[in-house]
Amino acid sequence: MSRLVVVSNRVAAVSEAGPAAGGLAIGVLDALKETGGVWFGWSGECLAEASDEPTIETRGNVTYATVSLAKRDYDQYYRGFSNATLWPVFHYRNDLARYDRQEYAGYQRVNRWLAAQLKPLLRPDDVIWVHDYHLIPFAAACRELGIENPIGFFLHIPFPVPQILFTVPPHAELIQALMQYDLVGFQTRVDMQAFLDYVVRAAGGQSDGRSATLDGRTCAVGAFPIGVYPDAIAKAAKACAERKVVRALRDSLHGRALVISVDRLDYSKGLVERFHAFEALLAASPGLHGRVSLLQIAPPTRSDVQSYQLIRRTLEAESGRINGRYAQLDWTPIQYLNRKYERNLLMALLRTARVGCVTPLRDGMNLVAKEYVAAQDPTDPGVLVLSQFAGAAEEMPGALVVNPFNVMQTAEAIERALTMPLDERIQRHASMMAKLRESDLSVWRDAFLNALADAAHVALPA
Ligand code: GDG
Repeated sequence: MSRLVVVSNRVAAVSEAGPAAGGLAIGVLDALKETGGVWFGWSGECLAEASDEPTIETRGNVTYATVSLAKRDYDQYYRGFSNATLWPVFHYRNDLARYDRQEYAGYQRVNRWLAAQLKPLLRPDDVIWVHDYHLIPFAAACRELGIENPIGFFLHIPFPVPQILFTVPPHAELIQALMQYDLVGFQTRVDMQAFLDYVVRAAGGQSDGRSATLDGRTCAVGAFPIGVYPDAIAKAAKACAERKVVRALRDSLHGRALVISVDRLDYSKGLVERFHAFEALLAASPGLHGRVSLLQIAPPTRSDVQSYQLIRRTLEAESGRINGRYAQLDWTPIQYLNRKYERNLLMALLRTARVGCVTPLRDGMNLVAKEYVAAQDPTDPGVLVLSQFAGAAEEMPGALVVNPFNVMQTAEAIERALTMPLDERIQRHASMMAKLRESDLSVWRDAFLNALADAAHVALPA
């Protein structure tokens, strides 16, 4: 029987209460706990010199193998090419992207180094599952080292259409690198199609819709929308709803409706446009003054990347300006919190809000949209306002879907959500819960690993 080896940029620090946050961490850990295996990646530590060999720690049936990065590697591979080139371009923000040859060289060098660090840990029957844009060249680096194991890749973020990808100078090399995987998985069919469009139209390859062939090499492709465990979220949200802080929040509302948004502080998440939509709502509906608040939770990330410092300053200024314009002695329209909350508490906060406003400008999936729905009280559920540019929009039939660039439309959707009758809310919520259960996190994991086993003609990790 084969063993599962997961490779991701970060290996999440796992406490007794589970991984710190995020779908990747929860999904990966869940996959590993079921089958046992290895999780390999960066520890999050940055030192003067990179580590000589991985630090190994085994808990239960999972072995964590982590490496530390040298400062220069961190700057070039992580802060540079991954987060200042690939992340903005893949989110259609080439205006925010920069390209630096040295950083790209560092990105490739670190991928090769990571593959060499992993090699001694591998067994011949291991199945390797690589995650996300930091590691596009990882399979090619493995092949150069003579590693012949099946290797699959899952992209958590959107894949851009060719005209956008062309703006990254080494775009052709990135595609060639992806072709070295046995399976390349995307969040949605739209992302998968963008990849195939590049292979077929821009690079002269072929595709039958399930695989891509380029320069004599074929890889399988597929769409595997990541899910959540809706019933576990519902349970946690309900259990935490009576905690002191959650009650304090409810009491502070004095019957006011709450609109909630939770995002990493990132320019792809549409926070500025959302603040403007909320402002437009207040401008258009004076009757709502004092009767509705927006709670924006936005823990800072990547704060050493310049564009993240800029968006943070913009949001501070905009929330201050809007509050200055509309606040009353006993009412602050926007509560803007740059802080991270414990996961179960967060789920209870989502349950408290009448409206979940999830309006990214571009997002691979967006798990908060799914978590918001799962956290609701099914007898009195809130309404999800969701961007058409989140991967989740393909799967959330009961959401009010908006174009986040259309500020007035978003404002109107929030108003409609605030006034939606109970029976319509129940019906929309039920349809989304059914969908969430049908395609939960284990469905994502199994579908990907089955497709990888098929593509590489091996037995599944078990
Ligand atoms: C990438 C893709 C794709 C947020 N604030 C706190 C907190 N969170 C949790 C949320 C959610 C996760 O972090 C964020 O996941 P998202 O999917 O919303 O977004 P990204 O971080 O950009 O994730 C995305 C995802 O990968 C998975 O494939 O859906 O499109 O961009 O789970 O709840 N968790 C805690 N405290 C916080 O303050 N504990």
